Order: sequence, then structure tokens, then C-alpha cells
Amino acid sequence: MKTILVTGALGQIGSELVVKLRDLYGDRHVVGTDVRSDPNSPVVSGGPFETLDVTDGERFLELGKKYQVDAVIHLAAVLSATAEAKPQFAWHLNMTGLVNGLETARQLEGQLFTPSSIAAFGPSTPKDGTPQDTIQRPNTIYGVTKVAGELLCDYYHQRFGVDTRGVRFPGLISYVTPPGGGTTDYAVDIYYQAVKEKKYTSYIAAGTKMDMMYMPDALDAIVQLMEADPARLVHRNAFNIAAMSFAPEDVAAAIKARIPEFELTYDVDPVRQRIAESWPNSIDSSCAVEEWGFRPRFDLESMTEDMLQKLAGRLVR
Ligand code: AKB
Repeated sequence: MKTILVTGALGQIGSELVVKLRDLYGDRHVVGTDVRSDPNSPVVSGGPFETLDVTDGERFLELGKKYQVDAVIHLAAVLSATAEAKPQFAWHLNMTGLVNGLETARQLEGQLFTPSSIAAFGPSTPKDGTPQDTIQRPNTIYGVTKVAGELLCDYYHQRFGVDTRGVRFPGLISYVTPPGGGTTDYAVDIYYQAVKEKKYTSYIAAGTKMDMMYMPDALDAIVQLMEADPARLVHRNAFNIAAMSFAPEDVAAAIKARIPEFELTYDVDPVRQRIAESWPNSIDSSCAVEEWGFRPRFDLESMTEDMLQKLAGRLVR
């Protein structure tokens, strides 16, 4: 990658990824784009930034040409819970945006990365140690867009030679930009509330395990996969990757070990609970390990330590 265009640059992943990419590739070589702007964000002030509605294919390509990009990192998408509330909008944004990203990469002969998700699996998928290649029959609209996106990226690679790459992200946890509209968001909120209120009410039921990952590992994975030798890639769209699997009571125990007053209660949201139950308990990342050396650094304990320390510095002044 030499010059990279990132969509959804003000979102949960983008706001940290753009800063990291600018450190690695140079400020001028990373173009942040988002449907809105934010003058207070380092993404906007620290290098080139353009507003872009990813469903506008003409502008997508125009910006790609303007900055002579050779890689598109397409992050703009609606997450699972919001998608379930607005299925038609989710299909339009997630699929039209991806087609426009792929077309831009095709016309500029560049690479394209886009995240898939554990949501690409469904109730008939093996739940534990979910293999890389297995049954994918999701019953959420978000999951349907993720499976369709994986297939479309494979198609663009086979048919047009576009160098498409992707991972199936688990829930991502970070102290910088909160996520919005996902099912795994509780695993971020719980840390904020632990620091602010010393208590949290979970909308996900006890015993519901889902895969998770700390943001620094997710950012490293994107860069590592994009820089990986293509000759080693048997799979492309998209690799299973996960760093830990836990239920609400597991993360609560890790927090309680550091904040003894912390209390967890439950008020389960049936919509997000149904989505969570349709996803795997834990996926198998071995193909990512073998094909491009995926190696996460954080587990639940080390992530909890870091999250609480960083949030204490930000929230309690
Ligand atoms: C969501 O919960 O929708 C996302 C995801 C797992 O893709 N975090």
C-alpha cells in the first residue's frame, strides 16, 4: 500500500486506523473519508480528508483518482442491531457502498480491504471452534450483507483480478471511539460504565459467549493482511480472526478483580439477544495464523487492564 483511501474514517475502526496508517505511510498518503466531517477529529486535521457518501459511486471514483490511491479500506457500513431495525437501508448502504469500493479499486488497479464479521455465520454453523470454511446461513440482514460481500469480493478477485482481502471481525473493544448499532457494543459500554458508575446493566444474557478483540490487534491485523505476500493467501474473503471469547459475566469478573465495587445486572434486549445467539461462541483463526501470521497480543485480562487504565485517564478528571 502506498496511498490509501479509508471510508467510514470517523467510525470506531476508522478513527484509530487512519492515525496508525498515517504514522506508517505518511500523512499525505492516507485520505480519510466519511459521510460527515468533524473539525475536532485528528482524522480531519491530520491529513487529507473528504466527505464521501459511499453510495455515490461517481464521487468515490473521483476521489480515488484525485489522490491516485492504490488501496481502498472500505469500512463504512451499518452494524447488526441498526441493520435489523432498517433492513432495506442496511442492504443499500452495505452493498452499494461495497460495489462502489470494488469498482474504484478495479478501475485504479488497486487493493481493497473490507471487514466481514462473525455475523457471516448463523444458527446452523458449528458454534465452537467454528472453522474457516463452513456453513454460512445467517438469519440477520447484516449477516446476509456480510456473506454477499465476501462472495462479491471473491468474485472481483477471480473475474477482474482485484486484490481483495478481508477478515471476519469479532466484537471490537476500544477506549477511543465508541461503536454504534452493534450487538457486541455491550463489551465496550461495560468498561465505560464501570469507570463512571461502578455498575452496568447488560442487554446480553448471562452465558452468551461471543468472540472479541482489542482494537490494537484489529488494526495490526488489517495492516498485516494488506501487506501479506499474495502467494501465501489460500483464502482472501474473509479470514476468521478472534483473540478471546467471553460472556458478560466473564468480562464483569475481570473488571471486578480491578474495581471490587463493580456490579453487573441484566435487562436483556430480545432483538440483540437473538442476534448474539445466532453467532458462534468461538471461531477458529488458524488459517489466518498459517497464511499471514495473525497473532493477537491481548487477552481478556491484559485488555481489561489497559481499557480501565486508559478510560480512567479520559473519563475521571
Ligand atoms: C456488531 O455487533 O454488529 C459488530 C460485528 C460483530 O460485526 N460488532
